[in-house]
Amino acid sequence: MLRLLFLSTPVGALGTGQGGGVELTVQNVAQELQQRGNRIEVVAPVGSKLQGISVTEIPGNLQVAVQTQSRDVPIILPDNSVLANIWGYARQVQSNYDLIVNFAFDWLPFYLTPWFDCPIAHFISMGSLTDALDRIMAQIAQQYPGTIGVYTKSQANTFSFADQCEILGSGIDLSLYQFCPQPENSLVWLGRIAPEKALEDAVAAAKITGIPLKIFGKIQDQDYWNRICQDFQDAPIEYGGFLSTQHLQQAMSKSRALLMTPRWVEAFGNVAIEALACGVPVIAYARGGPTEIIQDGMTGFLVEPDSVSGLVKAINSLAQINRFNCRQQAESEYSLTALGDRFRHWFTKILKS
Ligand code: HBI
Repeated sequence: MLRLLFLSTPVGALGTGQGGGVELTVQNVAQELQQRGNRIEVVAPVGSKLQGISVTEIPGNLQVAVQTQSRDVPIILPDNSVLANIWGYARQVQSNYDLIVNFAFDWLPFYLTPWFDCPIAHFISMGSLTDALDRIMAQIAQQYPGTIGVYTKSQANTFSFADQCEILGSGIDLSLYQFCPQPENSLVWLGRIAPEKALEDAVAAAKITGIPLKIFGKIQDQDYWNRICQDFQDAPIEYGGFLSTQHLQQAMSKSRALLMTPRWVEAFGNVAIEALACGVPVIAYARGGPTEIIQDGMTGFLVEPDSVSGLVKAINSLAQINRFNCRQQAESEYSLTALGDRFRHWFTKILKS
C-alpha cells in the first residue's frame, strides 16, 4: 500500500476539459491505484472534480498553456500562481506520503524537486515544447534517473533524455464505453479546439466526402474556431460541446470513424483509445502517439501527415475495417488494469532506487 500525492496540471480545473488528455490520465490512474488499496490525494485548482476521488482544491491564478508559447519563452508564473500554491501545499504535507506524482508540464515542479524530502515522479503529458522546460527536465532526468514518465516512445524521442523515460502508455475504464457494431453515416473529431489539433483538416475532409462531422471538445481558442466556421460555411459540421465520458461515448460510438489531425507530435491521443473502445476505427496523421496505437488497416489508418486527400482516401476505405477488432485492441492493450500495473511498477522502481 502506498500513500500517493498527485499534483495536477495548473492550466484548468480537472473535469472541465481545459487540462486536455492529462485530466483523463489523472482520473484513471488515481481511480485504479485507489481501487488497489493505495491512499491517493489529488491536489488541483479550485473547481476540480474527479469520479470517486477526493480532490484538495487550491486557489490561485491558472498557468498559461505552454503550447501557446514560443520555444524561447521565459519561465512565467502569474501573480498568486495556482501552480506555486499547489507546490506550497505539497511541501507542507509531503511527510504524510511515500511519493509525490507531478502531472504539470511546467518548469517549477522540476526546479523544486531537489528541495523536497519526499521522492517525486514526473509524468510529462506532451512532447518537447520550450527550451527552458527541455533543460530543466533533462537535469532532473540525469539527477534522478527513472523518475520521468511519458505516454509513448515517439513523445520521449522529442527529448534529449528519451532513453531515461519510463513508457507508460495510457488506459481507460472500458466499462464506460459501449461497443457499437452498426454506425450511422457520420465522422467524429474529439479534442481541445486549438491550432495544434488542426481541426480544419478534418472539416475539409468532411466537406469533400459529404459525410457529416460531429465535433466534441473544449473550445480553447475561440478565434481559431470562428475562423474555421468562417472558412468552411458549407461544410457538414456540428459542434456538440465538451461532454462527460458517459455522454461522449454515446455520441461518438455511432460514428464510422474518428479523425485525428494533430499538427504537433501528439504525445498519446487518449481520444484514439476511447474511440477504439467503442468499436470506432481511427484515421490519424502518422505523427506521434497514434503511430504506436493504430494498427494500420486493422483498427484504422495512418495517413501521411497534413494530407487531407490522405484522410479522404482512408475514409473511403473504411469498409475493410472490422469494428470488433477495434474494441478487441482496446481491451487487450488499454484497460485500466494494464495501466495500473505499469504505473505501480514505475513507482516501485523509483522507491527502490
Ligand atoms: N500547459 N503550462 C502548462 N502546463 C500543463 O500542465 C499543461 C499545459 N498545456 C496542456 C496540458 N498541460 C495538457 O492539456 C496536456 O494533457 C496536453
